[in-house]
Amino acid sequence: MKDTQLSKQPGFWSKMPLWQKILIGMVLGAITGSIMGPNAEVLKPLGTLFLNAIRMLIVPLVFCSLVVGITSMQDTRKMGRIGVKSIVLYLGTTAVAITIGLGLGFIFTPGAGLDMTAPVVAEAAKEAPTLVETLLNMIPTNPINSLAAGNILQIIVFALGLGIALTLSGEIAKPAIAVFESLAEAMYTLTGLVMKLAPYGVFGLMAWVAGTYGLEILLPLIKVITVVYIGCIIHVVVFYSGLISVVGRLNPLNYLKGIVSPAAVAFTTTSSAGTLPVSIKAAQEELGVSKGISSFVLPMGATINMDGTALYQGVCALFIAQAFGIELEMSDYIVIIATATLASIGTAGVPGTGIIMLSLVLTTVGLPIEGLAIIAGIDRILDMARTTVNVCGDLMVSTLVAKSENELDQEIYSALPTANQIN
Ligand code: DAS
Repeated sequence: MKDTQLSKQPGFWSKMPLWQKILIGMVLGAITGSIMGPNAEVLKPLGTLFLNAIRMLIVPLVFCSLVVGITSMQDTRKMGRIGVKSIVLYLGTTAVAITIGLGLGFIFTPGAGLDMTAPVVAEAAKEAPTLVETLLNMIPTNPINSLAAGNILQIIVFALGLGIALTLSGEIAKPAIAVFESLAEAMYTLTGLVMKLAPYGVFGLMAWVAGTYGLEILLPLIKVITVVYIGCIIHVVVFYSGLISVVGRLNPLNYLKGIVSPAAVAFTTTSSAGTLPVSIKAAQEELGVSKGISSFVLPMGATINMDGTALYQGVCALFIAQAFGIELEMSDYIVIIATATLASIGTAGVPGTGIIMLSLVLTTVGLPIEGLAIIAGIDRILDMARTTVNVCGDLMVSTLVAKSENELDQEIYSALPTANQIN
C-alpha cells in the first residue's frame, strides 16, 4: 500500500461531528422529500434500515447494561434511593408538561373556528390499564418471553432482580457478571457502529415524511402544530434547563449540548425506545452520567416518562373541545392532568402510541374521539416533537440523579463535543 494512502488525511465528512451530519441529513431529507413528493417513499427503506438496526440493539443493550449497572452498585439501598428519585422526577415533570399543554391550549385556542360537527370514523378508545394492572404487568412470568417480545418494563424488572441476585451471590457470581460486562461493552461498541448510519437513515425518514405530508394538509392544522412545538420548546429550553440549573446547580448549556444527538434521532425516528441506545451513549459520553445510573434511569424513563406526550395531550384535548364548541370545567382539567400523567406510565416508547393515549384522555373527560381523525393526519409531525421531549426528559432526570448521587463526571459534562461526536 502506498505511503500516501496510509497517511491520507480524513475528509471533512469523517471529521464532522455526528450531530452535524444528522442535522444535514434531516435538512437534505426535508428538501428532497418536498421536491420528490409521494415518490420520496422510495427513500423510506434507508430510514427503515437504520430504525431496524437501532431496534436490534434495544433488548440486549438494555438488559446487559442494566444487569451491569445494578451489579456495579454494590449498595442495594443506593439503588432503591435512585429508583425513588427517578420516579418522583419523571411523574412530577409529566404533570408540569400536561399543565403547560393545557395552558397553551387555553391561551392560543387552536381549535377555535374549526367546524367539527361532521361525524368522522372514530378511533376505538383503548381501555387504559388501571394503575394496579400496570404495576402487576411489570412482573414477567417468563423472562425469556419478555426478552423475545421486547417488553421493556418486564425486562427492566427482570434485569433488576437478576442484578440484585448476582450482587448478593458473592464470588460464585463473578464469572456471570464478567460475561454481562463484556456483552454490555460490546453493545456500546455496536451502538457506535450503528450510529454511523444515522445521517443516512435520518435523511430517508425526513424525505419520506416531507414527501408524504407536504405542506397542503398542514395549513389548516398549522396552529395545533405550532402550539405543540412552542410547548415542547418551552418545556425543554426553559423548564428542563431551569431544573438543571437550579436543582442540579449545573450549566444548562452543557445539558443542551449533550442532548443534540439523541434529540435528533428521537425527532426523526419518533421512538423513545428506539433512541435508547443513543441516549445511553450520550448520557455517558456527553453528560458524564455513570454507566450504573444511565443504564438504570434511562430505560425506566423510555418506558414511564412521557412529558412530550402529556403536553401534546393537553393541547389536543383543548383543540378538540374548542373545535366541537365544548366548555371544560376546572374538574375536567384536573381529570385530564391525572389521566395523562398515569397514562404516560403505560405508554410504550414507540411511534404513534401518543394518539392511542389521547383517545383515553378524551374518553375520560367525555370529549368526542371523532376529533382524533384530523389529529391522526398530522400525528407523525406532532410525534416527532413529543418524542424529542420524552427523550430530553429522560436525559435531564438521569443527569440530576447522577449529580445527586455524586456519579456525574463534571469534566465530561463541562467538556466541548467529544471525539465521538466528531465522526
Ligand atoms: N412516539 C412515542 C415515543 O417514542 C411517544 C408518543 O407517541 O407520544 O416516546
